[in-house]
Amino acid sequence: MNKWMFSTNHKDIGTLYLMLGIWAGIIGMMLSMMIRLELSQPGPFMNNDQIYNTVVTSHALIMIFFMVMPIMIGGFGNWLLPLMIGSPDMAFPRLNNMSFWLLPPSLILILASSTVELGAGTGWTMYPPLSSNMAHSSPSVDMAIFSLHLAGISSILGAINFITTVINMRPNGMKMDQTPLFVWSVLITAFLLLISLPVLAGAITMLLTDRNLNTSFFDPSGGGDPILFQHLFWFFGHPEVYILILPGFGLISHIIIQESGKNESFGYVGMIYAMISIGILGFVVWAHHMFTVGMDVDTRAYFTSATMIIAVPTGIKVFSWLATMHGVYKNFDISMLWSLGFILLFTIGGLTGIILSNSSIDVILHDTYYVVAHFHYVLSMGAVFAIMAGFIHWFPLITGLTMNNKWLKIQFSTMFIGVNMTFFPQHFLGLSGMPRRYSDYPDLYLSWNVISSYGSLISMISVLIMMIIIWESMITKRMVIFSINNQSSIEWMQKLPPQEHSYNELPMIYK
Ligand code: HAS
Ligand code: CU
Repeated sequence: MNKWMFSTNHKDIGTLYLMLGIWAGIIGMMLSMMIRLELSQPGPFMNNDQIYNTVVTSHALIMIFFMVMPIMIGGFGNWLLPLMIGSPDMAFPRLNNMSFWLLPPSLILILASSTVELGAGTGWTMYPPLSSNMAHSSPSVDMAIFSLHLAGISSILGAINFITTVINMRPNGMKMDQTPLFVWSVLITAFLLLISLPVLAGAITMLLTDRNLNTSFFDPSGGGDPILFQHLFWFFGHPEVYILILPGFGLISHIIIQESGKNESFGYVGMIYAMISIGILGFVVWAHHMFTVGMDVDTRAYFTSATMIIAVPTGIKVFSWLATMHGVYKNFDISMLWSLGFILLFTIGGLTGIILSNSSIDVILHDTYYVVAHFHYVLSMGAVFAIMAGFIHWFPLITGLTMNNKWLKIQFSTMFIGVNMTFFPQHFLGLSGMPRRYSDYPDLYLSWNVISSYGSLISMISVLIMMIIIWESMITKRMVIFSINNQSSIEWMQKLPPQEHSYNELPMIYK
């Protein structure tokens, strides 16, 4: 009990993050199944549009803040970053514990918010006036805001910890241009978090006072402006989407380098500059989410061009991954299959992003399923494929066990078919005008929606297969043998159980 509650050990805390993320992922998946069930045929199923909107909102918030971020940054970041720079732990181990333990109360608040009256059906973007007290009079939106406050504090503290660790705890000989790509990706992600989250915190605090203390930041009748909220939200929201993918870029780089038998990435320095450029550019493109608010044509032209420029560093990354794989003929490991899937499907999602960045096209496609298809290609098939690749790749390191390769291959194929069947048809739905965040549709949209819902069922089955694979590996206890400093992994793990590698052993300066 104390081991987990009061742990200051990066591996234990990483494991806690992974478990919270997996647990939240299951909740998020159940919510997504409710969405696909409602949309599997025209006409009502839940028979309540507010509840439908609450399900959509919770699905998005849980997947973003409680699944992808905890797994990628909290889980893999904590587990791998100190190991990759050879430091005994994170710079601030007790702060690390606090970052994690802010998340369970935050998750409880977001779940509880949907039990208060009919929940927060605002969408994860929480635009006023829908989120203000006229349209959402119950405390559910306030609870969602508090939840985001907690999750935000957790991430800001985590970001400070990662930045300090990377800057101060590298060994003397390791210059920044020799630091592994995953470490770089987490460092850049941490800066994005540090700069963007306070803006979100400000925006939702203003929303909170608008709701409860009679301010009118976003209320025109008191001299405010709802568009201000959109600017503040997307100044956070766009960097947030790169926060969700950058650590995945880092994971994919390492897996491709190792599985291709190379010592380093093709274009290592270029990869670093590409990630830095994506990070910086991510802060100056936010209004591509707001093309329909009625902005002037020059502003539209600027945000369209700035957004398109991001394809350049992202292209550098894609082609460098491909070049790193050059000349590899050996059998692929399963984590490499996920990485290849990542490159293919993330690129498809990226290309539809470029299409959406054209403001004149976006005015037509905004708030349609085309956008939903775009962001699920970069998230459900970008971020999630990177997580699956990383999980399978580092499962032996984390647990000391191996999984069944044949079943993993079946699971990959099922998931690949499932997600594509779910989300590819949504491009067609969007192009023919089906709006997002609606619980019903005319018969015209029936066929693609049915296919999409069956696809989601296939994806869910593949997640169940994954659970069985993990369970099977844990009950059969097939220990993995690899060697670290000429010791087998078993010896290594017996000598260094996580709890012995703890805060107490740290030099005084880090306590
Ligand atoms: Fe996005 C909406 C544009 C990347 C996530 N995005 C979203 C939303 C989410 C999201 C969650 O401009 C919905 C938010 C909401 O709830 O409303 N996105 C882009 C662009 C990129 C991009 C240009 N998005 C991401 C990533 C995400 C993510 C990464 C998360 C992981 N996105 C948009 C726009 C909207 C949007 C509009 C608003 C839509 C609306 O109306 O609401 C880029 O970073 C993608 C770069 C990647 C590539 C692929 C690899 C590059 C290669 C180089 C060659 C390609 C070239 C392009 C030269 C481009 C291989 C040529 C062009 C051709 C078409 C062939
Ligand atoms: Cu964006």
